[in-house]
Amino acid sequence: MTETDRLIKAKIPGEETGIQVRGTICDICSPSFHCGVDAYVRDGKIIKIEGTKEHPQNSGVLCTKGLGGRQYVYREDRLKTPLRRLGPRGGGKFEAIAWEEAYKEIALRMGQIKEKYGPESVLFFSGYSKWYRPYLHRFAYNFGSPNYGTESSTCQTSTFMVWDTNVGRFSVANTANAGVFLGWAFNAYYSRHLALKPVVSQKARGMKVIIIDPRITPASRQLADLHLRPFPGTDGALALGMGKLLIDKGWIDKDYIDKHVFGFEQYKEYVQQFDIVTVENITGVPGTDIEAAVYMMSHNGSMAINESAAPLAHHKNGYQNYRAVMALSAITGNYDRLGGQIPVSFTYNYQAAGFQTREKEFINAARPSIEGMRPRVGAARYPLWNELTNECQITDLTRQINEGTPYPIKGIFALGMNYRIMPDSGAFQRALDKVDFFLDTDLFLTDTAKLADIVLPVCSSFERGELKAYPGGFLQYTNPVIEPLYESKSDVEILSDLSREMKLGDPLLEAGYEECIRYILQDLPITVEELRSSPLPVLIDVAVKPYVPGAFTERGYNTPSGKFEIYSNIIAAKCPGLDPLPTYVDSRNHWDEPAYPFLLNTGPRLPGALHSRLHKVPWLRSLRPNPALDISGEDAAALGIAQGDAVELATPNGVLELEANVSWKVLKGVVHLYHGYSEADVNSLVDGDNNDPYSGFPGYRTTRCAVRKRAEGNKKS
Ligand SMILES: Nc1nc2c(c(=O)[nH]1)N[C@H]1C(S)=C(S)[C@@H](COP(=O)(O)OP(=O)(O)OC[C@H]3O[C@@H](n4cnc5c(=O)[nH]c(N)nc54)[C@H](O)[C@@H]3O)O[C@H]1N2
Ligand SMILES: Nc1nc2c(c(=O)[nH]1)N[C@H]1C(S)=C(S)[C@@H](COP(=O)(O)OP(=O)(O)OC[C@H]3O[C@@H](n4cnc5c(=O)[nH]c(N)nc54)[C@H](O)[C@@H]3O)O[C@H]1N2
Ligand SMILES: [Mo]
Repeated sequence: MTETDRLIKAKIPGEETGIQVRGTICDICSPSFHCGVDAYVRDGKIIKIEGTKEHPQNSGVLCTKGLGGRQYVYREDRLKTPLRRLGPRGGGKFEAIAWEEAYKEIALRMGQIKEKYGPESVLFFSGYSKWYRPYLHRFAYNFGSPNYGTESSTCQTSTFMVWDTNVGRFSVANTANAGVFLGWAFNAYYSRHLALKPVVSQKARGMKVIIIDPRITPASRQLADLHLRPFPGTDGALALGMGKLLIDKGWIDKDYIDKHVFGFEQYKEYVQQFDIVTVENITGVPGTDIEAAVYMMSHNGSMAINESAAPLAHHKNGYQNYRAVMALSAITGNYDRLGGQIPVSFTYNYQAAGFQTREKEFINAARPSIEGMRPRVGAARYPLWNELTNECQITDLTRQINEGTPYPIKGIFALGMNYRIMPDSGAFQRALDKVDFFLDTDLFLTDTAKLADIVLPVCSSFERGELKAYPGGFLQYTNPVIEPLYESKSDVEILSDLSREMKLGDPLLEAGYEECIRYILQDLPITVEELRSSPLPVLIDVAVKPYVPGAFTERGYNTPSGKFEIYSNIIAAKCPGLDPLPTYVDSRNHWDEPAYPFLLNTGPRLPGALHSRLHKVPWLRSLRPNPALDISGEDAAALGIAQGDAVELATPNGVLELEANVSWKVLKGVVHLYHGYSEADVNSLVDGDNNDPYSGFPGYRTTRCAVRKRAEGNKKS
């Protein structure tokens, strides 16, 4: 072996080895993270990746999932060309076609539906990634359809809605300055390692940490001064009980309440029924622990509460439970205060970077007049959702396709759709089978793509340029580190090409991604060229407005009363039948309890999985090779189940055969299973009619179910 060979083998960059280090981002998880990645490239191929040390977001660290990035990009089953389906939907038979032919067919079929049924009859959908969303939204509007919907029908939006009704602005925990952290459903070790930093460092300075999670987790073991373990979906009762205790003890901020809280008297009256014994019975949390938590919350300075996109919201009572939790911030005077919850505004793609862009104008410039337009999917069933968001609620799509009311949905234009993320995914799959035309774009021929009429191959974040905003006032515009693999294109290039093909009359989108970015960034003191020439995020500090504690409170909040509304005037005025107070109801679905005695809580994050995206990446799959049902030792013993045994998980929707993972981290009576597996799709078991009437979010985390040892028993091979 020559010296050069040795250097190549060691992946040492330099002229001699021909290895270059090029900066990009990992976009496998939520855009709030998207860590900086150094890609080592030789002969147009990525041979190694590591975290970018100088990147302000991750300072060189990558999580397990990000470290699997190279295997993800180079999966052998990447889609190589546009495809047209042959044979029945789902059969998996396709023929390769040219891009031009695909575009022509899409334009023709979408045009036919528009002519026959109207533009609303085509629904535009986005799963992950989120980077192309403003462009898809504008594209849908240009087509004339209000039906733009995303995976956010099940993620985060419910919490945006909570803050919209509370104060009219999204708010986050200011943990870095807190004296006590209420880590409600906080699982950051597995779900967002970057959110750990302020908690760990503030804890080292003496901050108290309370974790509220049914399961024992790394956070509960390593950070918690106190760990409360409520039954899933009972958080509202716990929070209301805490509210009562705080009021009884006088540990509330009377001055703030008098001046800035609307509905405190009604709230005080309502919480009377949540005495400690009642709350203990509902939640399973010992009363003494609730008292200890309330004491800790009130005697350590300011309190920050974890904002969680999913687990609290994934229940029939999710929106109201979340409001009940955030009411604790209001009554203790912790809102708009250092170390409490603080207001933020979004910059670009839901990132609170601190400066303004023209993203909203970019989308709304194309918004069709709502005059005479038919309502968005979900509008009637979820009036609060419809009032507060500008998307359709996808959890009502199965019904609308099946019933055709108030009008039929005949076309689906999807970027990265996974039908298995929806509750009762089997019903959703069958509904998709009924539409006249279905387009999907993806990196892989997924089970959902197999249902499509045309499938288009897209590239990954390593193969495209992409604009990113980061907290702290940073903007980044990445350059591709390798050419798009095979014939793949970026999603926005596809939208741009199709705008032209379909003659949607949008010169800006037709001009391409970079021109759109130029429009969106026009008010900022930086050019697209400057951004592009920087391998790292650029700090636009002159444009950042620093947070001034109390300034928002002084101006008055963006609610009808100008106050923090524990009693929501928006709900009272616009949503008859929904409750303006954060009232509590049981979250479990109606299925018969004796036959389905367990509670199925699906989706707690695993370190090596991200929805369905990484299940086929070998390094990551090796961390949990088989879909496994987490069950408590006590329940397992009662059912005669041992570690690794084959078990059946059943609901009236169906039965899954799984491997048992007997765990002391799980509450008795509750079982957990991760989602997105083709061979064991837990959402096929979840009740599709157990949705939250406020947000439309599915009850992923509280479905009644049965568990039994498989008759043939023994280990699952
Ligand atoms: N590794 C990994 N990371 C991810 C993702 C992933 O799939 N994998 N997904 C990303 C996405 S899209 C999202 S939305 C975020 C979600 O991020 P998280 O909110 O952190 O997600 P989870 O781990 O599902 O839930 C957090 C904790 O809540 C607990 N929990 C479940 N139900 C309840 C309940 O009813 N009450 C209470 N108090 N606690 C409950 C769970 O046991 C878990 O430990 O994660 C993001 N990060
Ligand atoms: N049971 C249960 N179900 C859940 C949840 C749960 O906790 N439990 N969580 C819910 C939550 S919080 C969320 S956020 C959703 C997640 O929902 P999604 O993010 O929609 O789920 P994925 O399975 O990751 O599907 C995304 C698809 O997009 C493809 N893709 C990736 N990158 C790109 C790209 O750049 N372009 C295109 N066109 N496609 C791309 C992927 O290959 C994949 O097929 O799931 C929800 N479903
Ligand atoms: Mo999510």
